[in-house]
Amino acid sequence: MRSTSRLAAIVAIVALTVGVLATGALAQSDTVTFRGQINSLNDSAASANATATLDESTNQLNVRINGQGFVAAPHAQHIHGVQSGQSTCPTVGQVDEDGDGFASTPEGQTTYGPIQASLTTEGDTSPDSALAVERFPTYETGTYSRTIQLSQDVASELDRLHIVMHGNDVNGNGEYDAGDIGMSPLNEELPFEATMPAACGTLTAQAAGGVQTGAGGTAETGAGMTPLALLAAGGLAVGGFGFGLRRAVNR
Ligand SMILES: [Cu+2]
Repeated sequence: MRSTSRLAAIVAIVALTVGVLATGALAQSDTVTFRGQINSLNDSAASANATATLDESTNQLNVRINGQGFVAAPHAQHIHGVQSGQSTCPTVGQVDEDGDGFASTPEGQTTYGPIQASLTTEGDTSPDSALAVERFPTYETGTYSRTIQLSQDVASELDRLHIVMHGNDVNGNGEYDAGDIGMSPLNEELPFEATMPAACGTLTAQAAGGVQTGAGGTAETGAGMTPLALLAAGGLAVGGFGFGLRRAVNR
């Protein structure tokens, strides 16, 4: 009798130990790494490469973007894509419906789809922050890194989605202004340059055992990232951008 209960106890302990070890092993292999080459769009000088590591048990995504060739003003950046559908990065010729020579944001969305997450530097990362200009990076060349929380729907479709980065200094004067191309089709108070897609790239899942980028809870600013305070020095055009975007967000 007594030896039977002792045996049962030993079996229970062994089962528990195996269970704990198995859980530990699962936790270690529970990440998927995605990479994306984010290529210039609309003849911008901007490009970037992205690494995104998804923790599949929590749907937390560590996103790291090394960008270059941007104007020193806020560049909105998002994960775009069509849920349960096909989406691609466009060429201008493919989507330029109004024939102005550019893929605007509404035109681009016909192939790269709606916003699924906003890659802000702090706070909300949902599509609601699409135009929260005061919370987007402002570097010309630099690194964005942040761990964000995804919904299950977005997490499960990451390798069908894209990173799109906005803001294209078409006339090359170092700021967003109306120039010859006027105001944004999204908001008549914003220069078209400020919202124009400047770079787009597809996220592709890497084979298991890919590079771990580590996970942190906060955004980090890399070399060359300009303090948001410089927004105020960006001139009337950028000020208007901020105003319009905040209004859009608060809609
Ligand atoms: Cu976007």
